[in-house]
Amino acid sequence: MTHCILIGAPVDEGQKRAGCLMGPAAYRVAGLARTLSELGHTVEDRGDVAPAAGRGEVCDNPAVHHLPEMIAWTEALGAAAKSAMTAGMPIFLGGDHALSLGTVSGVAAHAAAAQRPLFVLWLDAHSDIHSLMSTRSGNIHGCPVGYLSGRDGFEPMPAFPAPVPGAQICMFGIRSVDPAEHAALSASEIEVNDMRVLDEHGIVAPLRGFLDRVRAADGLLHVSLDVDFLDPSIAPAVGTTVPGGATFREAHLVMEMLHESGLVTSLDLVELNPFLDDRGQTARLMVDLVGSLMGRKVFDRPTRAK
Ligand code: HAR
Ligand code: MN
Ligand code: MN
Ligand code: MN
Repeated sequence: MTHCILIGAPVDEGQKRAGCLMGPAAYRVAGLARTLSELGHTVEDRGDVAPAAGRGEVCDNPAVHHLPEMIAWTEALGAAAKSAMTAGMPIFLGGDHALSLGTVSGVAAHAAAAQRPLFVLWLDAHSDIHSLMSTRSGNIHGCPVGYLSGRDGFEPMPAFPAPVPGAQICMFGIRSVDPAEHAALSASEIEVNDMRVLDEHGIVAPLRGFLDRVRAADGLLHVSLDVDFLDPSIAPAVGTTVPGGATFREAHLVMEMLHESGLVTSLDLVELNPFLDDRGQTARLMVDLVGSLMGRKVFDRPTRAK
């Protein structure tokens, strides 16, 4: 049994297509709390985080927008994440992916205090490893991994801390990488499992390899689940659909393996744009995936190999 702490993060400023701010409400409507309590967990909904007003920070890339707002979100979500980690397992209801700047740094602060390494599993079509200077869209949701991993060649941005070494980050589902991101990924120690890896090897062996590393290091594990990890045919409610994503069963299998590992200590649900959804199907799929992550099984065979 886990104490699940729901934290709404209605961040919409990391990209330009309005709607992600409705994500937390959509997860609540889709029955996230009920799903968790039916699995035997306790649930505490801390409501939505509200950031302070932005302070007018600027950067040299004129494309970048909403930087002061994202700095304020990072501070507020970092504090919420750190405090929730002492009480249970935070589940952050996004909000676009820029929110991970805050959630991961708060979780990392907790891990540092506990003297345990933090690992991050990034489930996404995109690598999100831009800097404020390399991004051409100016959308900060394309930058969180860049800052969290302390990518080289950045203007220092103390408001976006770099708490997770690249060697402790693993990506699955990748199929849209800009040239500047490609260079950054190549120079990093991040483990990149693009869709080609999943096509060739399936998801089980590479994921097991990563989970074994987390376990061997006695690490904490933060999972950041972007809706566009999933194929758009099953998850249309996202502003940046990319064909060729994870199937329904691949996604559930990832979640089932994560449950069996017992390693996951925090979770982001990001990029859901309910305005683009088809009768709630994407919100419901995301809730069902959380159900699998938290122990729902089709058939509970006690002897199934771990
Ligand atoms: N790489 C592109 C950019 O920087 C697209 C980023 C899209 N990111 C997300 N989150 N949707 O993964 O604009
Ligand atoms: Mn705006
Ligand atoms: Mn993303
Ligand atoms: Mn994405």
